[in-house]
Amino acid sequence: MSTVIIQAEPTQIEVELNETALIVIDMQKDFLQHGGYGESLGNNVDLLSRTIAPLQEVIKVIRDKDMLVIHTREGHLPDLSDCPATKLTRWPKGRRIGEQGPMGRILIRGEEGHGIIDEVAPLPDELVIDKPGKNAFYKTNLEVILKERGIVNLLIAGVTTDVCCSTTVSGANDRGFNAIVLADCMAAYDESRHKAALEIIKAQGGIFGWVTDSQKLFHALSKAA
Ligand code: TIU
Repeated sequence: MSTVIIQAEPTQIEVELNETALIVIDMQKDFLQHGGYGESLGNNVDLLSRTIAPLQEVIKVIRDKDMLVIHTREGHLPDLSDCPATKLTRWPKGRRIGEQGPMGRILIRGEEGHGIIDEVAPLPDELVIDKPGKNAFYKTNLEVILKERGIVNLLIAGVTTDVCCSTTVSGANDRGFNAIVLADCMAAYDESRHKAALEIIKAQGGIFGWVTDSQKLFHALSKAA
């Protein structure tokens, strides 16, 4: 057993490392690189790249502590049977999920764009959760996996802050997990939405969870027994 205190907003939080996992949300080429889903939605994907270096450090430190690392990927089956029509048709033809792009069919499992970027690639023995929605708990076995392993606290990183990260934070909170967001390892396609999403998570005494950063996490972990 090793308990540490992480400085965070709105309060510090004490966590037992054996009960704590890192969830890396959707660090996929489709969101971070040109020619994928993020860009097809009209976004500047370069705004997400600042997450890569701090997240690499966090993943390394968490692996060194033998803590659980879980990666997620948003995407759909090749026949699109798991993609609601509303998600398919909301954008003009030529920019839709399942259409051909420079990295293969957009947001389709198995295509190049659906893959996690090399810089934060999962190790062969790490869990990768494929999810059809934004919230990583929606139509996945993430909750079962976490509860089977006795996980109570989730360190959450990845992209994007206001979409898949914040919905996963909300989903975690409803299921009885403490969601602790690593702000410098998370980004949105708009800085004001990034800040607003973090503000909502930590408001009202931490209504959805806690906001911290990689440096505060490293400081806490350096005090671990
Ligand atoms: N992973 C994730 O956040 N999916 C999105 O669609 N994000 C957007 O910001 N569009």
